[in-house]
Amino acid sequence: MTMQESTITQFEGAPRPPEPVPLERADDLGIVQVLDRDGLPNGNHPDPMLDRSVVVKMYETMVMVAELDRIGWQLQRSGRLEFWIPSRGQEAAHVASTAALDPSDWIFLADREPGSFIWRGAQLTQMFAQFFGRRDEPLKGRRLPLLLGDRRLNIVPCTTQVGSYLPHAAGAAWAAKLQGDDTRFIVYFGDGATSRGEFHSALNFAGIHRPPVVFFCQNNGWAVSTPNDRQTASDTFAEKADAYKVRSVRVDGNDPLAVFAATTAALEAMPQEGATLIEAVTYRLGFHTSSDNPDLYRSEEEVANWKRWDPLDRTRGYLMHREWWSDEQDEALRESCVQQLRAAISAAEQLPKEGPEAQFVDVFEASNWMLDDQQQVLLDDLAGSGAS
Ligand SMILES: Cc1ncc(C[n+]2csc(CCOP(=O)(O)OP(=O)(O)O)c2C)c(N)n1
Repeated sequence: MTMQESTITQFEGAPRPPEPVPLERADDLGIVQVLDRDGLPNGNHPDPMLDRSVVVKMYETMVMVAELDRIGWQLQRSGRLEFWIPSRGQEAAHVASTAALDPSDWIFLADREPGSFIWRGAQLTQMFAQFFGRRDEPLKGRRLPLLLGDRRLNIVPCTTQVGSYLPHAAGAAWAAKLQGDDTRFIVYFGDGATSRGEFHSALNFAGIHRPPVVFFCQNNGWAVSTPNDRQTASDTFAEKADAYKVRSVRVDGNDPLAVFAATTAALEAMPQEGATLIEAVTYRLGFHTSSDNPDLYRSEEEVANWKRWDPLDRTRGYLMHREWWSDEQDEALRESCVQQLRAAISAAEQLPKEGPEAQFVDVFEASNWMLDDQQQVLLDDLAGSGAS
């Protein structure tokens, strides 16, 4: 057998056997947890006793994210959207951490956090304008769907290179500290980003200068097809902070109350300790992106095991336990989300697209002769003038 044949045999149709869900052993594994699997507050951390309005708003946002993800996926599969980055399963991690911030705090997004945008009050039409590449959105429709950003909401879009923006967030936080301004920062990234040099540079910097930033690692078990044990030999991602003398915590990322409590504690510790690395243990229930096929690397059983820890079900369980929610309200919420999403899709699909010349605009503060020349060549080419 040749090397190529053996490699193909090794991977073809042979997803990895499932690992146990770490949330089942939260106490032993040092994972902060408030809610059990059913959403009852039986975990190792006390219920933060948030107001009903906060928990309901978090749940409503999480349901909107799940419906957005379901419909976005269908739009991509039916050819109306070019690309999709699923967030199903990771709703609690990003929504609850964003909910713990003040609106004046700045967010550096990765790409599975549409709920941060929604929590901050973004209009759904604007979000779909971004997904459809229309020009009437802050980034003028020039980025991949879900690489969201909006200066008006204090949200910085991610650079597509995994982890490359972590030093930007640390630097922005340091700048705020130097200016004596009390703005705080959070930066989202995945487990895969911890293998990048920029993660280590940012944490090293944070250990020395103590900038007010939360490094929020959504450990969803996989970086595309690379599982945790091929990503690192460390037992946890949180412990990497120890080497840099940065505060850290491991939290159940499918438990909004635990995530809210861990993020609040990180924000409260900022004046003395600066940064915190939060490792939110969660799971991506969907595909990595619309270009992925997870059946090649993970089993249905693994997904089913994690589905039992679905953050939506647990949050609803908690709301029901507090007698704050009913089946009727749940049904009405889902219907309302779908209606709002449909209206936003219809409105966004009517919006104009930017022309091909737009890719040369905003590269620098002002244009220059090289960009102008390139733009002209492209336009001549498209006009069929024969210019090359
Ligand atoms: C520097 C760099 N390498 C590779 C890629 C291709 N890529 C896009 S997402 C991704 C995996 C990222 O995994 P993780 O950080 O765990 O985040 P997740 O996608 O699981 O949310 C990779 C390898 C990239 N965008 N940038």
